[in-house]
Amino acid sequence: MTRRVIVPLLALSLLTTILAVDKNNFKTCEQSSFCRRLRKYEQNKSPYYLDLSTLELDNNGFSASLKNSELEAANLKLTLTAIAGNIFKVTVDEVQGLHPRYKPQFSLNGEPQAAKLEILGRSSESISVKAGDAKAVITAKPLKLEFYHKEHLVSVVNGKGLFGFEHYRTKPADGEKDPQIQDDPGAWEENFKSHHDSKPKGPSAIAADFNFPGARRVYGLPEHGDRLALRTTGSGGLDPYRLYNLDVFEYEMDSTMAIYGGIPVVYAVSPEHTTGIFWHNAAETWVDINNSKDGNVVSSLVNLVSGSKTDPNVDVRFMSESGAMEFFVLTGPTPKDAVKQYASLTGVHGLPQLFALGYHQSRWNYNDQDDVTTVVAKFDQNNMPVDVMWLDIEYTDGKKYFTWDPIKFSQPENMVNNLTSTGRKLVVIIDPHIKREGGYFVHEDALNYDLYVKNKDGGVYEGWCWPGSSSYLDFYNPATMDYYKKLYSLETFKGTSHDVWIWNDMNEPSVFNGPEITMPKDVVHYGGWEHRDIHNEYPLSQVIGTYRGLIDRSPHRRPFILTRGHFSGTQRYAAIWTGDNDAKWSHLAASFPMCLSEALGGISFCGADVGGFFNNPDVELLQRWYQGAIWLPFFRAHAHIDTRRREPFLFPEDVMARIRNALRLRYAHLPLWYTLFWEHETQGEPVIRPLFYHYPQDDNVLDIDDTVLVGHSVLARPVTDPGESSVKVYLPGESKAIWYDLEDFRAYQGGIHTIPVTLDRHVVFYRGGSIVPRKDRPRRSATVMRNDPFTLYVALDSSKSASGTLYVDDYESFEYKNDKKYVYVHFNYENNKLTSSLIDKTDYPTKEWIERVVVLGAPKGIKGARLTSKSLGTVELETSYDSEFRSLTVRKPGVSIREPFTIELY
Ligand code: NBV
Repeated sequence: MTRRVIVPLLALSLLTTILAVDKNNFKTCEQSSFCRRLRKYEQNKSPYYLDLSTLELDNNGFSASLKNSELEAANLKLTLTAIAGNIFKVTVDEVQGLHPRYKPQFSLNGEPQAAKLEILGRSSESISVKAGDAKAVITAKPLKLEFYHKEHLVSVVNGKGLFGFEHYRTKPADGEKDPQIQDDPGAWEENFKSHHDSKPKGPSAIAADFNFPGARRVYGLPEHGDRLALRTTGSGGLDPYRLYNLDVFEYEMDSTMAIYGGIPVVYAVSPEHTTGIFWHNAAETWVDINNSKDGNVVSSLVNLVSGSKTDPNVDVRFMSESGAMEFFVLTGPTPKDAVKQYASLTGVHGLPQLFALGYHQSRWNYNDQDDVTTVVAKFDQNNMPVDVMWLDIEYTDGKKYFTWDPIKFSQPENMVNNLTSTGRKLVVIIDPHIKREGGYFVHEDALNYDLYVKNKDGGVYEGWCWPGSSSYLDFYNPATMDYYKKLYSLETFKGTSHDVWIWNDMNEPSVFNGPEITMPKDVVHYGGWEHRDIHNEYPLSQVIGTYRGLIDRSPHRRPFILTRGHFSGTQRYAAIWTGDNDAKWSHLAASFPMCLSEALGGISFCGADVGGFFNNPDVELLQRWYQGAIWLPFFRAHAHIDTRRREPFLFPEDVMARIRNALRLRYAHLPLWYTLFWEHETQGEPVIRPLFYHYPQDDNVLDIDDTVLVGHSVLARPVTDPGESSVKVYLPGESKAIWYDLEDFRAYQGGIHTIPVTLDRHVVFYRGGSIVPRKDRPRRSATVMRNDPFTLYVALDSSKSASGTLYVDDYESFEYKNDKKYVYVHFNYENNKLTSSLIDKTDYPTKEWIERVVVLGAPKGIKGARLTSKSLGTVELETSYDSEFRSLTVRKPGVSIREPFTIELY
């Protein structure tokens, strides 16, 4: 039992102000037997070789037996497959091993599409192959895999000789030495604190090293409370980045410790090239990084003396505890290509309903149904928009999910109706642990139908969580999935409606009395897989069940799910947030690199608890938090049960005004967010992007992670320090680039700028060359903005042109997908003329129209504007030049966005 279960809330509030993460609860690499073992490998001594005499070829790839010159018993096979889109897949598995090895079953968006492989050359020493622009040269002895994009070498695997594969084996008799495992005491059973891991199958770890020649930085591996560019591990005692979904109480910053999510993808970036590696494994994984620029002192000294200069490069070494080895080489060549290649494998987030991009108001907990209704009314009274109210675990009857507290939430239908009558929605929490209480229908059904995770002896596994003694649904069992999804039906989950959506928390899974606050590795899932094999994928298995349940319940609405634990592929089902952060400036600052990293890992729909979960933010921090968080895709305020109430309407008018402005700025940009999510779904590009995504050639941007690009048109540099009177912002694109300050539309050239800030000030720019669609009429919620007209902000570049897109549909159903009911418009501005055209041949009877065009950087002396469209003919429009805001406004074009038009300025 942990302190969280036993301490009364009052004591907890004291604890939360003084405690930091208890590192003793979590393993270091040295305490994790396989990590310790694999890290002892010596470089350049790889015993592995490919026996090319066993080569078997087909149209898409080849396989050959992989041998270990020091270990005859190892019987491995390496397979290389060409995948569409300049990707290679490499798999290493055992041939007739003692036990099957796990490959994640939920992460990929279907079987990757194989591509045709061409053999370029072949001998007993090597084989070279090509598919599209991707090329691979495999040297047999010692094993070395070189990957090229066209003629550019992008990655070398086992170049350092740190590949390793512990095949399943029988336990050596006492006194007998295992040449591979040596005398590691944790190989066959392992203890951590009071926990024992029985390791019934023995050691089974795998590892491979990847070198990226020329790379300046490497990014990826969310989720860590760390900066965006991955740091060199090992030196200065920095542990490898750990990927092992964990519920870390009060996680800390600048840390490679594992937290709730684990996405094993990296991108190595050089000015010429970006390469990704997707290490497709769901077991506990540690990743060592070496940025050669940080180098080791010896080699830089040698360079100095010899006058030679090593090119920058990066080494990444993945080490996993079990599972088959499978990795995908994403050969780029740009960051955009590599990220899209990853999306082609693991999928994208389907377009959310519009409300989900609005503001979400949460706390642990709203006291009762009246509290929920009152909070929304106060938002309305204070003219602040909100779309969604959230209920945490206290709404349930004694932490029994799918039930309501009979006193505090006695009439959920009424509460939900109150909310939805003003266009709002409700989200309620559902955790994966089930209270072991006689009479609780979910528990009884799970026992009767055998739906729980089992302990190693075959009995039902029992752990401790919010409800006390709990068991955990095993979503690997198809019968569990089938049962689980029905729990979300309106008949079973009484009091809910088509406007109630779901929050899956604690699904790492969190087990208060388990090793490292999670499930023991030797518990068993359906199919005989140990929890060890599937751990990082477990939260994904739950959200798939939830998603299926919501689709069955409300087949015509796009589900909204928030999950805390996550893995590759989670984006197809759910949004994520960064968990239990703290009301500290450092946590506000970290929310940007953390979500940027998730976006590179395929999960664009990311946000952080606004205000910080633990503790009470001061008013300055809270305001800055709102001002920054509006530039992250998922925008929700949330707080610990022990914190003071902090809904925005509780503050003095000046504070409210700042928060109101931030909320309105968010809502004004909903058309942009929505269009970006559509483009994410259809084109695989992330919704938010770090600067290097668009400017990889610019060395200055590589370490910038306090700046967020929303698509390619908005650049936000949130203020993340107290008492600031100015902030520095780097505007990429060199001197020819123009960036317009949203505050006064002043134009800045690319470069570094110091911007004076007051508490009211947002540091946000539009890129010259982009057209940003907005809805500027202040409203109470996104839902009621559906039919509002647009204002187009046309931000001209140095050649006085700009372009942009706008996507609209019914904002909630699947008709956009099933019946092509949408309108997707391209805007282009050049030679003083704005032209709109429909990108796809589709239609949707939208009532939305254009009420205003604001041209930033417009030439002076424009006298008027003329609109031409089929239904309106040619119409003269009113224009005015605002010298304070350096912009030209064209009033009331009044044209529907369904219809192509031109507006000529003269
Ligand atoms: O359900 C209570 C909390 C929730 O408010 C929070 O957002 C989750 O991340 N939950 C964790 C349980 C533990 C909080 C210490």
